[in-house]
Amino acid sequence: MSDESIYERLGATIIAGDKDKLLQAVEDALREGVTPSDIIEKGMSPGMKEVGERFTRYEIYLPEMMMAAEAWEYAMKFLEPKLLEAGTERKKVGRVVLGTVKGDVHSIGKTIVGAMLKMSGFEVFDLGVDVAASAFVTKAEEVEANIIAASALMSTTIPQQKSIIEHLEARGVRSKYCVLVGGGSTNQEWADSIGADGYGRTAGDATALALKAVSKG
Ligand code: B12
Repeated sequence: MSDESIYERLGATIIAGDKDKLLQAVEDALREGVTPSDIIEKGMSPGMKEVGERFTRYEIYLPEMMMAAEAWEYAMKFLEPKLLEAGTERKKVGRVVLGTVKGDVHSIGKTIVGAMLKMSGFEVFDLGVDVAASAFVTKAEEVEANIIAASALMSTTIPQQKSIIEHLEARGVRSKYCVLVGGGSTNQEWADSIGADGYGRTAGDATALALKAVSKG
């Protein structure tokens, strides 16, 4: 099977929200030698993007979007340990406090970012979803993190990323942290406008930015 058809099959099973077929496609892809991160970034993510676009065009509704998300989470339970295998042996390179901002329950992208960061040797404190701006800062101070990574997928929730920076400034600790932002509704322009240290379009970008931040010291 060509790589293109492997990725197409992964995307199609996400769109169909069929968890058993997705898991089968994942297992087959691994057997063909595709890496877990390529399965996620090149197969499953484009499928999920298409789900969002169909939702916007009213071609599907919330139940279908939820089925796609459930299929994703089902497959990730199987894929995540494989993704992490590469990172467990490494010396820890830094600490990241990660979460999806307040008012936002989208967890999929955030969880991938966390898995990829762990794979690259970071210790990740994942606060989950619907996380208050102050909670990011409190946790970062508690664990002496290097990086705060905030995910936001909705235009109504991205202001919370700005709020994290405001909380850091109010506590006089802004310069201690590299603040990374990402998620569907964000972009470089937004990151620049709120004074974030970096924007990542993908989990791969998040990892590259995080590695760059800790290498600067
Ligand atoms: C799945 C999904 C859901 C699932 C979420 C399940 C879950 N456990 O996460 C469910 C069904 C629950 C859901 C609910 C809702 N959703 Co929704 N959802 C989606 C959908 C289809 C996919 C999101 C996703 O997982 N993408 C796949 C991942 C891999 O991509 P990603 O999150 O962008 O993450 C990648 C990058 O962005 C980056 N990244 C992510 N985070 C970070 C962080 C950092 C620091 C960095 C550097 C990088 C980074 O790396 C990731 C991997 O490469 C999107 C459509 C879309 N195109 O995004 C809509 C979408 C985000 N949802 C939307 C809406 C409106 C809703 C609801 C309000 C619907 C409703 N009427 O109830 C609710 C909101 C509930 C809430 N309060 O949060 C809208 C938001 C519109 C907007 N722009 O404001 C979207 C865009 C759909 C649409 N086109 O209208 N949703």
